Amino acid sequence: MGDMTATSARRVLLAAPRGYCAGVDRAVIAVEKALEQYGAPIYVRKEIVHNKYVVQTLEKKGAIFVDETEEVPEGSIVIFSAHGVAPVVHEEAAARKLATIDATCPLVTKVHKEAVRFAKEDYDILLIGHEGHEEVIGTSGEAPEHITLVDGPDDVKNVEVRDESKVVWLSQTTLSVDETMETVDALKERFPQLISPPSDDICYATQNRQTAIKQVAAESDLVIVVGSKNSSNSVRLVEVALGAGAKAGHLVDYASEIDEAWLEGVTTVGVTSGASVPDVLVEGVLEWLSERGFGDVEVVQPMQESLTFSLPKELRRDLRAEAAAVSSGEREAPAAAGRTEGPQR
Ligand code: 2E7
Ligand code: F3S
Repeated sequence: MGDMTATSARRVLLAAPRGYCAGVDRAVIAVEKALEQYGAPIYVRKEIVHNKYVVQTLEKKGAIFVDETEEVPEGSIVIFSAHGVAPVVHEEAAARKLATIDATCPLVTKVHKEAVRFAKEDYDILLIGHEGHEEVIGTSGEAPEHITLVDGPDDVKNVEVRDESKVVWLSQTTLSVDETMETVDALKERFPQLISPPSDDICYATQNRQTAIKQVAAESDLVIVVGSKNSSNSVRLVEVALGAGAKAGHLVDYASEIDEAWLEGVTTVGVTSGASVPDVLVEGVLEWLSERGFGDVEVVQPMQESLTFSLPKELRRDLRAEAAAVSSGEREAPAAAGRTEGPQR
């Protein structure tokens, strides 16, 4: 009888929005379309997005991931990842006569532009972000002499500026909203004249996924976040879940990484996924849970998302030319490849 009650009380709270954001969708489609349009191999500098499954799937389709442009054969096509690149990377690619497709998320480009503008006005820019992350390296590269990295509230004491009356903060797009506010408060204590970015640098997708998982976590014994270990926004979702009351939280790439022991004494499991995670991986986790008595799934969705971005302009130009050639009968249509994304509930 006790067992029956426990079984019927078992449930999954599925956070929404979760998974692919507009910038990831655009970047992944850009690689797929480039493969269709130009044929393999297509080189991609760094992981197009920080997800193992996405990278492996694109590799199977003919994408070659490299760390630096110097690894790309002269004259080839290279795609820059969604996290953005420093201007010097564009210069290196031009020097090697590479054809480039820039899949930098437009919301990262916005932060790059803010950095350039404040540097021109001779501000000291305090960039809140995680040291070594590709996005931070790219943004810092826009104005290296003006930008100082601030890696969380504990790093504030180390910051030095030239002129306390001319300081602005900017941030990485995928940070914890709450921790960033702590860092900003600490910075304002030290530099009362600090000014804020003209609009949010932490992007809508990061904010929405954190808001949704907070709601879920408050009622969950265990939260499972689907995402790769190097995915900043996915790692933040585990931290946010624990901060919001989840008794335990884990990050997994695949359902096979879930440990049965995590379910001991658990009745409510919260599930979400990072912005670089295709929903097919979440479906795998839900199936795994269902096989263990957690088949009752309730979606918790505090807000809707509808933003989409058009493909990188270099690709759009060539796709338009191709479509015109096909419709005039000059060329046959290229074969379409399958999508690296599953349906979302
Ligand atoms: C680009 C940017 O690829 P991700 O896991 O990246 P993070 O930055 O979270 O490690 O997620 C999508 C994404 C997020 N931000 C892509 Cl700038
Ligand atoms: Fe862009 Fe935010 Fe996604 S910066 S790539 S929309 S997580």
